[in-house]
Amino acid sequence: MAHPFYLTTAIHYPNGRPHIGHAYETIAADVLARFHRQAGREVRFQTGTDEHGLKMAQKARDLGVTPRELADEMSGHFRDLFDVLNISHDRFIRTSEDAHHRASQAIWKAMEANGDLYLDRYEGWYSIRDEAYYDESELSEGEGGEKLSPQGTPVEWTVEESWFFRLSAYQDNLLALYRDNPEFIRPESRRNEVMRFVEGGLRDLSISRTSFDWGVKVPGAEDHVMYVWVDALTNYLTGLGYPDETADMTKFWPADLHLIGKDITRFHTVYWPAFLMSAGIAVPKQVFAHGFLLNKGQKESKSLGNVTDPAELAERYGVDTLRYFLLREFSFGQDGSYSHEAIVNRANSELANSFGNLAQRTLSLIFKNCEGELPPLENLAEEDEVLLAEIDRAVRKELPSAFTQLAFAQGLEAWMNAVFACNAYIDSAAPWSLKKTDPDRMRTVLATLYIAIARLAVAVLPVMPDAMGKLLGTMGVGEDRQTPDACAADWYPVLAASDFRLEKPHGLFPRLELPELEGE
Ligand code: ME8
Repeated sequence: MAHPFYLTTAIHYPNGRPHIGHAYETIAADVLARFHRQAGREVRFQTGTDEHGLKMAQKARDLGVTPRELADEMSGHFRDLFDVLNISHDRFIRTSEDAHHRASQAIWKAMEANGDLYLDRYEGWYSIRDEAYYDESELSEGEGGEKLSPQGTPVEWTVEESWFFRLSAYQDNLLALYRDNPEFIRPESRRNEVMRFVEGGLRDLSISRTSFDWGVKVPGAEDHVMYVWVDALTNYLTGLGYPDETADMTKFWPADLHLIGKDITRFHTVYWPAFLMSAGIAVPKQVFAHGFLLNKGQKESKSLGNVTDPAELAERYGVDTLRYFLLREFSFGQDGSYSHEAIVNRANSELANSFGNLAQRTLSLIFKNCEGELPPLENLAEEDEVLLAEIDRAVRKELPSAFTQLAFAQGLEAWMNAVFACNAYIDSAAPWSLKKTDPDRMRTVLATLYIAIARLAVAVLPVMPDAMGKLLGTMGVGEDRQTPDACAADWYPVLAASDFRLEKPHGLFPRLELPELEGE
């Protein structure tokens, strides 16, 4: 039995509605979860909302509601979006849950018992938007002379009594972790960045606040709430039942993969493993930081107000098309810029004109010229064997090895090349002209294509679960056959010999038009 796989996204700040970055990260995680499930692994996939902290408290005050009311409403929007996007998470966690408070207090006590926490006074530059303190040396100056964090957000000089975590004591252990586990931080560029940062020396971390009370109370010091990142990171344990020694903890911890955006790499690769080492808990196996999605070259963020509603994009273009686009268009790990033109072009050229058209032409010919009866796979010519070998390579080697490495665009490129090969094959074999001249050859060509299409559909089922699920249903490929191995050639003769009959096929991907956008 393949070993279990525990995968998490970052938990999202519900201080506003979800934006395209949230959709991007969660879709990528979902594709990976479905991909590993398809490969027979027992997957636990967790996402959720990060509800504490000053940013939430301030936003609620601005709106005249309580932080909990704000969190309840906005968290609901994230859940709704994930339903729309067909996200198959096993657990949606909210950090305001009692179970999460309990887990956060437990890890706190474990760090305290290890002698790593102490009370002191904190003075420093704090960014509310980032929920982080910065060193003077990390700051830059804005246009009006104001000080800005490395993320370009405003910082304020803040003084408070605070609990500290002895992060400085973990420098050597962290460097050893990175050295001994080169896959712990990916991609490589982020690993180098983090290593340089830690080599530069670590300062102890302020991990409690007294200026507001929307958070997890510090055990034994109830006028303090935990720094939001201490509780936020702990969500990955809460979901498995920590601090109880549950079967889920045994099975799924340490996590196989924390999938996050590049702006929160330091929290996940420096603070989080240090907290875990201090608490005597194993560290996750990998943190992968993806790039940022830009709207025509500009960062989308709630604070900047240039936010596209991902649910609207999904409704306009189709959920599967959006999922495909996001993974196909950008190199995962690097930033990417998207536009309506890019979505429409990609969808039309690859999904409608290439794969959709291939499936429609083949299935229509079988429906019309063979009365829906699947033709036997016999008398294969060399070009048939060559095509089937190319499909086999794409769906059993190239795509899976790329997806295992989170190189989604590369995997989908291999898939698209196999689709192009089918289109070149159908154009050259021209089965539509063989009905009268060589019906046996027509049947062999259609059988070859039927197998190729089914196997191509199975390969991208994790990316486009709805469209490919429907296509495979139409084609009589049952769920037990919907894995790259189970859908290798031997299923076809069985299906062709059964009383299965193909119904009239319907187009998979309509051709998209560019919308007329206001203000353009
Ligand atoms: O950072 N493109 O929450 P968040 C791609 N609560 N990804 C983006 C993005 C963009 N334009 N904007 C944001 C938080 N993201 C914390 C996480 S985890 C214990 C706590 C990514 O709502 C971002 O990098 O600001 C992060 O991984 C996720 O979306 C949630 O961002």
